[in-house]
Amino acid sequence: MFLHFGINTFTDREWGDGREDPRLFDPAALDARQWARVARANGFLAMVLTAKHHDGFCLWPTRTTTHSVASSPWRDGRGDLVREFVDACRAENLRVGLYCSPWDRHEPSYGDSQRYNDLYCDQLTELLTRYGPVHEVWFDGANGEGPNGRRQQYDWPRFWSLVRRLQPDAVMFSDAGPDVRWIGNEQGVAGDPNWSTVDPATVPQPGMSGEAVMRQLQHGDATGTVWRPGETDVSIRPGWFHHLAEDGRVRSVDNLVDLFFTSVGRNSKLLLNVPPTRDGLLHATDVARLEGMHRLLTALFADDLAVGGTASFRPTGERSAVVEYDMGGMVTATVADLREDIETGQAVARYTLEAADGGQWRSLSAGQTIGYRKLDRFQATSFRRLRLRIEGAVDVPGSIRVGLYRGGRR
Ligand code: FUL
Repeated sequence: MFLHFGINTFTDREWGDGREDPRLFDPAALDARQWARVARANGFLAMVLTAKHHDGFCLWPTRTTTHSVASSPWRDGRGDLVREFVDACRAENLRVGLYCSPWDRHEPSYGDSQRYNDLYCDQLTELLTRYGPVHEVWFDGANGEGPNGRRQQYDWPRFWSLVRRLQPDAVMFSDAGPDVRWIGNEQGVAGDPNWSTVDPATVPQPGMSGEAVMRQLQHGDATGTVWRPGETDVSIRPGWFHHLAEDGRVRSVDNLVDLFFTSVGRNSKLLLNVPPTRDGLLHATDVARLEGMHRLLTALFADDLAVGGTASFRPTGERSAVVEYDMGGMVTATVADLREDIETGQAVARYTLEAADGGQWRSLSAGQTIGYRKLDRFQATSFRRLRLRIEGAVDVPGSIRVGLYRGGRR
């Protein structure tokens, strides 16, 4: 779960300009445990908080600037939201992620590249040394002008090696990874095909544009030399921050389930943004939609019809194979859940899934990549035998795990 929260929550904006009065920040009922409980109860595994957004307002009492919670009335200026967030994650057994925007529209040194890079590294150091283990560091690609109209040259290699040194187990997200890549849009739709491998030279740093860059982010690269799986970030509302005017425009349960299929179901991770309100709580409508999504997905994946079946794997060439499954009896399914064993890499480049009830083979679905997870939906079909024809691969294909589900709507 992604949480956009900060001074914008109080000014009703998406991008603050850095001139906001810190005294506006006063979430009266803030309870990070509520965020974490909702996340945990609805199947999320991690939370990522905007510790600093483009406006430069820091949610922790930093030594690098007074533009922070320390200058706000919240908790009498003695609060530390990053601390409360991390504690809440730990209490609910969620992984911790932090977003610290490189673009800073408040900081006067922004654009004085060496000085600002030093300050930004100091901010990262505070975030990565004060709060225990951090699992994901989220680098945003937006890079505009600072308060003096100047542009900044970021020292990405320095930022990345600092994170690696301070939190060796954390993954770093950005357009250019180095560990996890942006999927190339904010609509919740990963590319199809979607390779977890990339050609690192195509997107060497965050914030680049152009057709080749976007293609690489969306699809990865079948011949890529670096493993950099995609993460799909998308908001449950039109904006990233909470706006009262958007309370009636929260995504529906069906729409959220579709997002699951177009992200997780396409070999990507889903990072769903649920922005706390001015009170500092997740909104009741958003919570209800998350519960609906969770209920539907739990029901959908409750009963794997392929359990108990037997599989046989037969190579048909160097880069092709047929996997046949006998369900042991008739099953009726609408969803196939395909999984490659990615510990040995990602190989499948083209496949067809077919079913038979004794007679002719009929096609259920066809696709390109599988990766750690591929979800295919099809018309309700009854069959006893299933076969996956791997028609193309970039390496010798290994065995594929298949799950089958009946689905149906609520
Ligand atoms: C973008 C930012 O400009 C948005 O405000 C938001 O934080 C989104 C996740 O990333 O680049």
